Amino acid sequence: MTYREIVEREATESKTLPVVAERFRGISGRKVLLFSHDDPDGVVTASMAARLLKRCGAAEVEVHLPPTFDLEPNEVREALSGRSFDLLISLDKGTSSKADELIALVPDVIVIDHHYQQGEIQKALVYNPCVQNDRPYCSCSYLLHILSSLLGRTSPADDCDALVGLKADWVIDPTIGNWGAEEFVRPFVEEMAERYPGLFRKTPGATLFDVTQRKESVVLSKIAQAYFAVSGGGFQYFFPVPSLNGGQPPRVLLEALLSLDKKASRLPEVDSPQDFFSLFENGDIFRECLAAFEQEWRRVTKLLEIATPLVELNGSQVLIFFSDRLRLLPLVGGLVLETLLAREGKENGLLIMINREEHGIHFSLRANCDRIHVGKFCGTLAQRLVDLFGHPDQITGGGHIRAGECRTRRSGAPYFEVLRVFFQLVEDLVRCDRGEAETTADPALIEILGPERISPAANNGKESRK
Ligand SMILES: [Mn+2]
Repeated sequence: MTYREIVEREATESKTLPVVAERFRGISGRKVLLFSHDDPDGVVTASMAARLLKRCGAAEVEVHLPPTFDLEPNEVREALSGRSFDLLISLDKGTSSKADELIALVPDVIVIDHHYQQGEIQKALVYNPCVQNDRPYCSCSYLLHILSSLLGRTSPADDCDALVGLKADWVIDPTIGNWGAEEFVRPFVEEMAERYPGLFRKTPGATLFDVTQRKESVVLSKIAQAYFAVSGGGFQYFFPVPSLNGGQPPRVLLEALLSLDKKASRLPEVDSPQDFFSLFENGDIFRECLAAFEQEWRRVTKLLEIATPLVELNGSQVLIFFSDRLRLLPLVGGLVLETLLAREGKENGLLIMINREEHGIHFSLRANCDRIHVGKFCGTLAQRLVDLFGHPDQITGGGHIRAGECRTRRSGAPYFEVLRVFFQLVEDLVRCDRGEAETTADPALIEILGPERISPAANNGKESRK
């Protein structure tokens, strides 16, 4: 399939994309309030949407990039501050039934997103082919590119934004030849590689995206890493560099991207990250943030050397690390885990990073095997904390089998009490692993101990567990 064919297939098979396109065609003279995720994919998508709306004749496009993921009616009310808008667009911020509540505030609501769906959406117009048409994983930037292609209004800046979003959301990894799913993303990436060969050029030195090897990268990954460094990556990891000039970092990136449109015709000649940054009026932002990012990366790598063996669970070595307001922690932690385990002479394990934040405590877990489901660990920890302290809106936890997060945010839960709950959970797991009666009756604990059971409790127990 060609990219053009994929765009046409979306227009035919999606029930909502043609309606979204119709709304954009009729946007002339209208006022649009736009909310997007503050991570690199969210910011590039916001830049693409703002450009597209302007080209379609929108009278006003006001962009908001708040630090929280879910779009709450309160945030919209605050942004409106008594003014009226014709259309609200939510980008890369989840596909949630909350979107229906927003219609009371702005008459027309469009959600464009690639995350999984939470609840039923009745009134808001949603384009999320990953949910609605079961398409493979992609980025929100890619969906915006499909929309602007359908409208016949793409520019080189859109091509570049779409590629960076795909890279930053881990959809593609050109360094190792991963160009995305055959029948959805790949034809687009192939077309782009022909048009902008310099973006796919190999360059020495790894980025945060190069997790399977640390020798080299491609220009596109270096650009995505720079966007991460400027925007804070959706984690609000902001660096105090002079060129940010006290501005809100995701917004500083957005404004830089919008200014790129003027010089984007030079994109096909770009051959190196330096070349690329020189296209911006203020390329120093990227150079300074990237330097601060790389320095912090080295510092965090060094600090993680003190991670300490805590206990062995289901044949998996648990390491623990405490820190205070450290940036980049889970990203670096995931990368150094193997080295830390090798030092302990262990093959399988997980790293628990406990970081005090500006507000609350952040638990990040990274594993290199499937023996402890760390996402479920974080989910159970959050549940126990909510049972004790309330604030289910602030205390959240979850993730995948090898990567999980739990944050207490502004719940006000005291550090000592949170740690007590955490260590109680670890103790319960140790006892469950040994097969002690009361604990093995708790399905949450059994689920955390994972599908790959090797402990005596699983092998010699009277009843076998699935
Ligand atoms: Mn995204």
